[in-house]
Amino acid sequence: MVLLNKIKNKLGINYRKKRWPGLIEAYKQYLPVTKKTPIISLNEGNTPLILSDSLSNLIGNETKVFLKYDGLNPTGSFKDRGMTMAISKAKEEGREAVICASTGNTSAAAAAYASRGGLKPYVLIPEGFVAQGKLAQALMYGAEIISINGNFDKALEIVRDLSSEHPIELVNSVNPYRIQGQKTAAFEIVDDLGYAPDWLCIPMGNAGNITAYWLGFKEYLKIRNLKLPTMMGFQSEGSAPLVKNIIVKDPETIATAIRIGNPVNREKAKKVKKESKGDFQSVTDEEIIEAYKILAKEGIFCEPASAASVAGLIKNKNRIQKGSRIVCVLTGNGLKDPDCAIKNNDAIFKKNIDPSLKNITKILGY
Ligand code: AN7
Repeated sequence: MVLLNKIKNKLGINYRKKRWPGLIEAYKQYLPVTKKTPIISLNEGNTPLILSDSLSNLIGNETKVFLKYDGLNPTGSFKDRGMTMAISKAKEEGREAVICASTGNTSAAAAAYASRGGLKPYVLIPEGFVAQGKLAQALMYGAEIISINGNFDKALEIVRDLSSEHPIELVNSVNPYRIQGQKTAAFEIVDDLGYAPDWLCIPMGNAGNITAYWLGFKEYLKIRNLKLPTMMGFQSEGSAPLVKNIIVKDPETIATAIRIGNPVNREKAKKVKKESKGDFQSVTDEEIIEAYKILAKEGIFCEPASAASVAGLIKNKNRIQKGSRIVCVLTGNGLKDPDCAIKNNDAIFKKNIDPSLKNITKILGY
């Protein structure tokens, strides 16, 4: 047996035991599905938990910082976790159409999963404030897109009214199945580490994800008798309704994914903060970009909203206890927002160069 395992290790078989079936199949005993639920999946979930040497060193004091890289989901964001559940249940309930308001990622995920399940996706987005990659996805995945002269909060107000009056399923995070699917990210972290981190740092927009993680940790840790994490939620300074406990009428931030002034999960988020003895703080756009660059220089490209979790961690450097284990959630892939990367980098990028070996050798300094 030992010998067989050694051979299997050599062949890499033990590291890739089984094809990952998607998160509903993997965690179905924790999810509201039955044998009758038609599972609409793109094999989402099972994203890597990456140890960051640069952040661990930056924080110091024997801290280990891990990144839950959920930008590696099939449509490039954590929204896939919630959407596989929401669309599967909408299909089970006989719905033919779904709708959402979105700063971009929800629309991409809704479009992909709805189309895959044979449902019609409608999406409302704020004109001019959806990153290019996300828009390209919604266009390609087959959504009918309505771009409004208004922000996300206005779009959400409209889709909530629409879905209450017509047979269209709402797939924003007010849909409880979204939260159910998203809680599996917490399960994966505990499966990977064998415990929960001391802190979970996470960006907040509508605060669906922080609600989902907390639910996931509570459910998974209770049965294992393990300690719960402290939940640290971060928003952009120009878009910080949960930090300031107000409605922000005209939210502004470079992190368009979290450009949200009136989060629907406000009360749930407050409860998470209280129960976990956590904190909500804001970070500036400059701090977000700084964190975005630090991550990329370690090979991890996330979108600006995701970097808010790391910016927040860095801000709290002096509060972190010795030997802490911290997880920062990277909610979306950097490729979602190429314009932001092209405008905010420290690269050496020389253009219009004469293509001669001599010239290029000289440029490189050899
Ligand atoms: C990359 O796509 O609200 O606190 O419409 O895309 O659960 O809202 C996106 C939110 C964090 C915030 N990171 O999550 C949408 C949308 C990224 C995001 C958030 C979003 P919530």
